[in-house]
Amino acid sequence: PVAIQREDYAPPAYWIDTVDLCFDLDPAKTRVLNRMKMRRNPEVAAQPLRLDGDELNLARVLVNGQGAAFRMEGSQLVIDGLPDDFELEIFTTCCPAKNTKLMGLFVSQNTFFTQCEAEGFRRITYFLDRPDVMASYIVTLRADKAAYPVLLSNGNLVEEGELPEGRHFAKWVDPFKKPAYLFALVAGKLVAREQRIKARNGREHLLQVYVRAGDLDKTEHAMNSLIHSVLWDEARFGLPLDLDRFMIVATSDFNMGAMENKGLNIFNTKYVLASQATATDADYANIESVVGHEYFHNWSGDRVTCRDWFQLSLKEGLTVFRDQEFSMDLCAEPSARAVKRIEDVRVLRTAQFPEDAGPMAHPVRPDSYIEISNFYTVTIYEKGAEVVRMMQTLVGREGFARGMTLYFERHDGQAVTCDDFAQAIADANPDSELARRLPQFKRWYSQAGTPRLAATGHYDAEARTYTLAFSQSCPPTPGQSVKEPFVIPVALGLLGADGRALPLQLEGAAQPAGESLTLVLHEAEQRFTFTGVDEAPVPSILRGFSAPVVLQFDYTREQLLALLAHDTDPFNRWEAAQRLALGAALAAIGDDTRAPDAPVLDEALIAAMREVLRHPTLDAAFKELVLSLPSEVYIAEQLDVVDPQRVHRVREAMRTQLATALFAEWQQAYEDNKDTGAYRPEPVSAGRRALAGMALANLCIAARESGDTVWPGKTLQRFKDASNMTDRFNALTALVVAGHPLAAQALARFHAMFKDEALVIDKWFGLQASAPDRDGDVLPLVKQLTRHADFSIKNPNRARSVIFSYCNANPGAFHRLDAAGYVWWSDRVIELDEINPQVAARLARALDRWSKLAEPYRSAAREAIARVAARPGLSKDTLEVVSRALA
Ligand code: B3K
Ligand code: ZN
Repeated sequence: PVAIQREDYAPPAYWIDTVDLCFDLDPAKTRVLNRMKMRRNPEVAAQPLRLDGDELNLARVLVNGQGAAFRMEGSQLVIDGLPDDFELEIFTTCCPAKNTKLMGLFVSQNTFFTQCEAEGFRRITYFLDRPDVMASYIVTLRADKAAYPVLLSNGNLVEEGELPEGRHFAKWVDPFKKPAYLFALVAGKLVAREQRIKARNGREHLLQVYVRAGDLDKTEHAMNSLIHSVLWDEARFGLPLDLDRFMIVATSDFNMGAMENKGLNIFNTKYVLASQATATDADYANIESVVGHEYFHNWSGDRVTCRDWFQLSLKEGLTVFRDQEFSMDLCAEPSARAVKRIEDVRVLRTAQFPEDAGPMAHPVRPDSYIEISNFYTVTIYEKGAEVVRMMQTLVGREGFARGMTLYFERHDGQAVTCDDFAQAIADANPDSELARRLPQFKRWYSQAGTPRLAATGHYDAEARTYTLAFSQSCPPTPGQSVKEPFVIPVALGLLGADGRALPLQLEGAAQPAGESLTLVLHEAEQRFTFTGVDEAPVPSILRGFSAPVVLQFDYTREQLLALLAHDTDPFNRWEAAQRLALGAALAAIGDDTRAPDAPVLDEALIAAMREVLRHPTLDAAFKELVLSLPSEVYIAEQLDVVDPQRVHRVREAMRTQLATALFAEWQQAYEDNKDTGAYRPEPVSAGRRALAGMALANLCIAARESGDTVWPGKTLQRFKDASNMTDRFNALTALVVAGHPLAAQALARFHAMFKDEALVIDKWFGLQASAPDRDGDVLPLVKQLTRHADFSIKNPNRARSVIFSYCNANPGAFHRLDAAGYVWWSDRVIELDEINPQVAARLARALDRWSKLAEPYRSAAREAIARVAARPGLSKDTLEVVSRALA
């Protein structure tokens, strides 16, 4: 397979002005008639027309109504000698029923769906399948009326009617030009929740959420989330809904979360369906943010799209930033905003930082790829969002909104680049630090790797000054050995011994800065002196995680305890606890003389945790985050050589220690938070349910140690009596995680209760596959689960719930001394690759970090990857991932 280079971008040789598509839908053989009005691009040297296609049966090609000479070059259809303007008609067929890749046109539960991003449209018809070719679409769908009563496509329904032999048709016109990746159709037996809304500007819209008949009662939350999204984008960014009709359709077979097709978003059921009986608080929150995300793409992605796929973060980073802000703005309490920020940073640090340090590391705007599907990554999405967030920090919230307005004014209807976005934000804020340092700031787009920001503090009692010295560096990444300094906004404050905020007077600044200020670093080394500092301060650096960097500061334990007790910045308050726990874990992991059951956490840290848990005013959600130990993955990232079993043992020991040492506080926390009244999926009561769940888990672990049977019994009762899925699943999880004998009957009961709820059965599988390992018992269980009647590797949600939960989310069980986890992984990658390369390539990344494993894991992991790589006929998706891993 060949790598595509960003530098090789060239504009298309032809434009497609209109596309008239007619589908005769049939699962075994769908006929597609594609009539396009095309013209040569006068700015490009004359050349043959090359149309992309994939797994199509070509029946006919007509140019201006006449049979035309064409040839096939690989999968491309090539036509020479075309006039400047012409009509091209292409007739093809395809087989949706056999489409297990779930790209292009496929069938799920007797319903037709499409997925075209990034390069799926070429599986429907021959086309210029690239995002800078934007066309107007008219789509006619024809199908059997009884089997497919609902026929949907992008835009507005302009005509529908009956056809002979029990068939019917619907004709849709999309009022906006769009790239092919935003095309969609749906046909099947569906019902819709409908809501008419009037936007601020007075325009009326019809909102619809389509699902299978039995699921209609689970669509209220998705609809509410959609309404909130429409109102928010108008209020925050002045971006109105531009369509009369906006549709969401749910499918249970989907490679990803959801897709922002213009006016016809297609969603994984996981991000649409929710009832208090079947969905957890986390599910509700995810639905809100994914509905928001896809809706916000209507502007950031659809109205203004990407010139080429290297610019993917232009729409994805920006839209993640927008959905994060949306979720935060919906929080009634400021503390809930902070909790959301901490959760987002946790995702970044546990998933993106490892990616940035591994074989798949790539810049936010990559330079090359073999298969673009492999680049829908946490770097493009989450790091991309952090880059946008830094821009907002540098120009201010209002300045950023001005920049957005300018961006959409300049580029509406265009396919543009990351540079265009940054330029618009800077141009709208000419006096900002962003505008002053734009070329350097854009290194965040071009340089991969997570910068290290080392800081030291020096207090001069005599001069009453405090000096912070910063030095930045960035480790090498594949293809980039040397990095230039980044522009890094560093929000900070200083705390006195009693925890009070100290006034900030930066040397050379005219005004004192209040309690917090943002320094903008841009050189490899820089120092800043604060004057009038009456005591040695505790610095609170990188408040709110103001840049996606690793901050290295030699905090003393006393300083961290002070930050944990007093920092007014909730992020750094949480971060202090994480640093304390991480420090304890690393010390224990590095101690070769440590007895297996020796304590890991010292008294002072336990006392601090106790303080937090008992705190009269702190939010339950915040307490839950502070009491959550750093994950095994995050701990492993801090080590040069990782013995996964050692990491696992130490973390389990910490968990047991916290459970037993804080037994009384856990009981209290449970009692205080177990009743949250009538179920409402909002952050404050969700935080209380989360803390009650954490308390139960700890009480069950403590019970395991002491032999107590009371708490496991209460937990089982809670599991049985729960009135919502969050409480029920937390109780089930507590029993499973503690390895209590009662877990078996609870699991059996859970399965029986929810056997017809696919999304709940996914939870049932996932919980077992991610359970803590005891003497290697998880792998045999996982193998058994894949033989369960409810298991199907072809359904991506189900495959993820078993295989990914085990390989990606259960390091203690996956990394086995006998390498059996790796062997099983390689078998599953190979098996999946023949069914669905995108899902296989995701799974293939489970061993990305193999090279930092200790022996014998390292060699065994390498061997397993090599085994996959050696497989003949591997998809380019999987081949790219494993080749990079071995490079
Ligand atoms: N844009 C889609 C992702 C498509 C993934 C293609 N492999 C969903 C989203 O980011 O909103
Ligand atoms: Zn997106």
